[in-house]
Amino acid sequence: MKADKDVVIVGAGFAGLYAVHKLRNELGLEVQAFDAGGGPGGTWWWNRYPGARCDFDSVYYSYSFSEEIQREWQWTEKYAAQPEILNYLEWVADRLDLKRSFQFNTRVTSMVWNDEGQYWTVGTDDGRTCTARYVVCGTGNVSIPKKPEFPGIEDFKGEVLQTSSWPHEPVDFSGKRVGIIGTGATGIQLIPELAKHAAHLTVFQRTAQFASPLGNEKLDPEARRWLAENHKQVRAGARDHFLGAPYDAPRPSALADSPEERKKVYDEHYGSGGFRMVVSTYGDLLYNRESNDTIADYLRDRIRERVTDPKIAEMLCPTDHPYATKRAPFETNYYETYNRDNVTLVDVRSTPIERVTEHALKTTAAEYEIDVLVMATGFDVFTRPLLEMGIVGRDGLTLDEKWSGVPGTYLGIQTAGFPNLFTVTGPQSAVALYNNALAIEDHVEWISRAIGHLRTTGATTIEPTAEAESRWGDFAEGILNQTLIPQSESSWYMGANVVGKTRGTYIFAAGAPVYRAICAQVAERGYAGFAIDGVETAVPP
Ligand code: NA7
Repeated sequence: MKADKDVVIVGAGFAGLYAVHKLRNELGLEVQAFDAGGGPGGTWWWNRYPGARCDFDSVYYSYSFSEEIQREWQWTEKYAAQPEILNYLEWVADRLDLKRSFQFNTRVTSMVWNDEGQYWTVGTDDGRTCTARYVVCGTGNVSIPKKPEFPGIEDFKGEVLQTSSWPHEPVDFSGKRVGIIGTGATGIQLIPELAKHAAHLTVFQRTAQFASPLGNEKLDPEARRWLAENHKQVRAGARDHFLGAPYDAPRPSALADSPEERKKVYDEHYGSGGFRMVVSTYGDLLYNRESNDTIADYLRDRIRERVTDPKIAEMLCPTDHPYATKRAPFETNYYETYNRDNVTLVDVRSTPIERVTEHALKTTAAEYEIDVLVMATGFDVFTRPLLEMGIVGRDGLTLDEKWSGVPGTYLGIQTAGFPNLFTVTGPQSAVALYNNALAIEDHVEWISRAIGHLRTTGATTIEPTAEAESRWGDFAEGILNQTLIPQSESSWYMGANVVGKTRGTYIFAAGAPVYRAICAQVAERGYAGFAIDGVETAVPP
């Protein structure tokens, strides 16, 4: 039987859009794409909360594959806000005529491999199915919110808002008592905005975070034009940088400098913009606890300077994890927000949330009356977006069964037992510590090349060998253990933010340039570590 389509693509974010372009416009495949949202945008379609913006410079967090797209699009801010990124993705989708391949407002609910026919049957929530030889999942890593963990939430008579499915119409907070749970990257963007409009804002904080200034600025027309016209020069080196932006190289070790020199380095980078604080200061911050302590002390001092009430300042000073082992957030007026009369900070680590009642949130110490409860409690990252789709591979093996512990993947792109199923920026790929826009391009290009290889050689299936997968997992774990990241109790980098989820290696922490070189080598060696039509190519020693 001939499948309905050559390929099903899931997702209309950066990944899905580029996959449609690559596979349909360039490889000439018949494509059917789906997205649960009402249009292109992926994460930027859903996360519409006030203050939502990318904390990675927009000139780097955007597609690099097309000269024309880079020349024609001009960003109005250094770090674009959600509406502008959404407009950009809409514009790209129109420019490349991608929308006609998508069925929007449609969630994929099942995906079953037919081994005899060697195709996938993809079921959607409109009750229909589509068969395809290949499936490409552009479902993102930070796209499925954690389930609420608060008893009684269904009894709450006020409004509950989830940051990752924020209403499309503006929400009026005036005169309202608002409570927010969560002080990660999302909460830290949203809290200053809520405080401006709510009658009173109560922030329920479990873990204080090391936030540093985003350093956003408007780009004037001359700067915008210059950046677009000189995009090649602007982007030079971005791809080969550990983080995917041509930020300055760090000094080698925080311990090699005197305290005065260190302070100078940190002062220069505090406020210089986003991740520069992490990657352009000292090269050993993520590897050496003593070095890390120097930046942690520096950031705690800045918090104490910016927050007037010393007791509140201490509550906002992180003490339980090394800097950047939980994803570093970036802020604009976050700490000053706690100097406002209409903001209360509640520590729900020492006095945990007990339950939600009809009109309040109750901790073990007190009850806080609220009209609106905002959930900024994070995501079930890396695996959940894939697990949600009910994927069943060869011999009836479900992805749920296979990934009941830490996920096994090869290069984060495929998993054994699930032929022709490709994951863009999947678990154990180099994405969490890298510019996602570029990581996505790398993956889509690799996948497109692999599918092209199958078609030109007349082959039908590709999947990793169990041995290659196991070696990749060990390799990724060994690298992660060289860093301080495992020292964080609750980092989503470790899958440790979700109750019941197995802690482990969900990321490849050696950086994208190393990762990209490995992926290229694998392809050049005839897809080493993969079986093509059941024939294995050995992994090089
Ligand atoms: P994060 O970074 O996972 O933050 C979630 C926040 O919610 C964090 O402060 C959590 O505290 C808090 N949280 C989660 N569950 C609870 C419970 N049960 N009680 C109290 N507090 C809780 O998610 P974000 O959306 O901010 O950021 C995700 C990524 O999106 C971001 O890094 C960017 O890449 C884009 P905890 O730290 O677990 O104690």
